Order: sequence, then structure tokens, then C-alpha cells
Amino acid sequence: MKADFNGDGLDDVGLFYDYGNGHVALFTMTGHGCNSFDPPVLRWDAPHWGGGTKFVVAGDFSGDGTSDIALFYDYGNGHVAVFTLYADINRDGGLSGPTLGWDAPHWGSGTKFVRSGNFTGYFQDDLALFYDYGNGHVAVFTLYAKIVGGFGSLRLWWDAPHWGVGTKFVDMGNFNGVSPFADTMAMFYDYGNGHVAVFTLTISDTPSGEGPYMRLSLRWDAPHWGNGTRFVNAGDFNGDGIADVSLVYDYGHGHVALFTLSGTFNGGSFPGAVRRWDAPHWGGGTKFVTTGDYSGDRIADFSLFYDYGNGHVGLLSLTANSSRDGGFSGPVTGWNALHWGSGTKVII
Ligand SMILES: [Ca+2]
Ligand SMILES: [Ca+2]
Ligand SMILES: [Ca+2]
Ligand SMILES: [Ca+2]
Repeated sequence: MKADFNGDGLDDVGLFYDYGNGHVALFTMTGHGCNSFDPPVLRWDAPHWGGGTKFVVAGDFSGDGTSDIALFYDYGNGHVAVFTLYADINRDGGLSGPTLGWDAPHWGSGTKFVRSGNFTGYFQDDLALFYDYGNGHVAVFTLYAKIVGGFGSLRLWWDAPHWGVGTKFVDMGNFNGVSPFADTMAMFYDYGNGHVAVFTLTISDTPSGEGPYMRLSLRWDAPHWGNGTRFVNAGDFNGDGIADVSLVYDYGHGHVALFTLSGTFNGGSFPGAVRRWDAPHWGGGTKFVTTGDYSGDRIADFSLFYDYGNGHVGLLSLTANSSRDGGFSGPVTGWNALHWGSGTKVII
């Protein structure tokens, strides 16, 4: 599960809200299946937290079957830290206050993406940090969750001195379909002029048996895709046990569409982008897209956070077909709030 804060097997939705002046809060919406959600419940309110929260991710960092929340905080001058809010072990949906899980006074300011996943096969989720050194040099680090809480054992997963500056999105998933606990990274790369591509890093053993290394694979190359890709997510949208990649494309004038690239077992090329949803008059208000199983069939669905303006927001779901044909139904509105405000910064 990606964001199951009460451990009932259905994904929930978390919202990180910034009131300004350092006042932030976390809300969760408990999912009940069939795309029905409770209204947001305030789980953490921090009037003096500060403005440095750069990334908010969900994952089961404690390994107890409930999703927790990690906040990546940037103090400036290269000092960063990760705080964890653990889900209550009694599964009431609540969260602990933040505890400092990793403190790196000299990390640097180049962290471009932080995602969670299970990289070890152990029960706990870990963090992946995509770092941009500038001049096209990038690297991915993993930060492993510790059994006693917090994070430790930082490792360099992949170092690419000449990668380039075009990485626009990354997400984690099980892209080789071999081990259920081998989450790795997909990277969406924009070469400019409408040419895009998706790469994955997967764990492979060297032929000489020197142990695992990260293999880079080009999975999809689209020289004439266009410049409209707004959201890229990973999830198993057709229920075959292998992570797929979704692309939400904005054609302009309110016309959006959802495409999926279905993962393949052997690490080979994705068969190609299939248009799964086309909405010519959707509008331009989609602010966030997240995935999870909101229907209870173990197949990943979508939640779209829509901002209608003037503080009016809504959450809409696209539900993967239980027949596992890769298609979707919806969207269906799961939450509509006329006076929510405009401070939502992340949904998970
Ligand atoms: Ca749940
Ligand atoms: Ca947990
Ligand atoms: Ca799949
Ligand atoms: Ca589902």
C-alpha cells in the first residue's frame, strides 16, 4: 500500500497544507473503498514549523503495516533533514509528532526528488534521493529505514556524471517484476522539442557475481511526444504485478488525457503509450495526481486534486478496471470542498 495510514488495506489520501509564515499541517482522508473518502481530518498542526519542507512522501518506514509520512526539510546552506510522522500502532489513523530521522548538515542543496520504496526486501520502506550536482551530473542515493526508527546507512545507488539536465519526474515501482520487494526508479527525461523518454534503474547481478548493481534501461523513447506532460506516476494499473508508468498530458485549453505505459517482465521496452482517458473539457485546475488502491481490488487507481479557484478544491478518482485490462472508469468526485483554501502543497 502506498498511503494506508490506518492499515486496513485500502489506500487513504494525505494532504500537506501550508498556511504561510511557517505554519503547516497534515490532513488525511480515510478511504473506504469504492472511491469513497472521509473528509480531511487534521492529524498534525505545526504553527511554527518553518518554510523548509521540500518533499513529503508516504511509506511504511516502521514496518508495522501502516503508512507513515516522511518530511524532507531544507534549512538552507546545504543542511537538510528527514522527519518522520509514524502512524499510530493502534491503527486509528492518527500520526505521531515528527521525529528527526536523519540529519545531514553538509548534504548540499541539489536534492531534486525524494521518493519512497522498499529496496531491501525487509518490511520497511526506505527513501531514494535524486541529486543534481549541476552540469548534467546526477546521482541517486538510498537512505535505509532503521529497525529502531529513523534512517541511516546512506548509499550511492547510481552515479551519472554526464546524464544531462532533462529529468523532469521520477517515481518508484517494481519495474522488473521479479521480487515483490525490489522497488526501483523510473525517470522521465525531456530532451526538448517534444522528445521524451522513460528510463528505469533496476537491480541486476553482475555476470562475474560481484553482487548487485543498478542497471539503466531505456524503456520508452518518444521523439515526437510533445511538451505537455504534467504528471508522471508509477503504479500497477493492470494488476499483473509489474509497475507501469502513467503520464497525464495537458494539450492546453483544458484538454487533458491519461496515458499508461505497461511494464514488462523482462525489463524490455514498454509496449507504447496507450490513451486510457481523454477529457477535452477538463480544465486547467489539476494540481496533483497520486496513485493508490482506492477501490480495494489491489490494482492501482488515480486521485486527482483539482483546484477550481477561490479556495474551492476537489478530489476525483479514476478507478482501474477490476478486469485487469488496463482501462479506467470515472472520474468520480470523492470530495468537494468549497472553502478549503489554496494552501495545499502536496497530496500523497
Ligand atoms: Ca486505509
Ligand atoms: Ca508504519
Ligand atoms: Ca502492471
Ligand atoms: Ca483499485
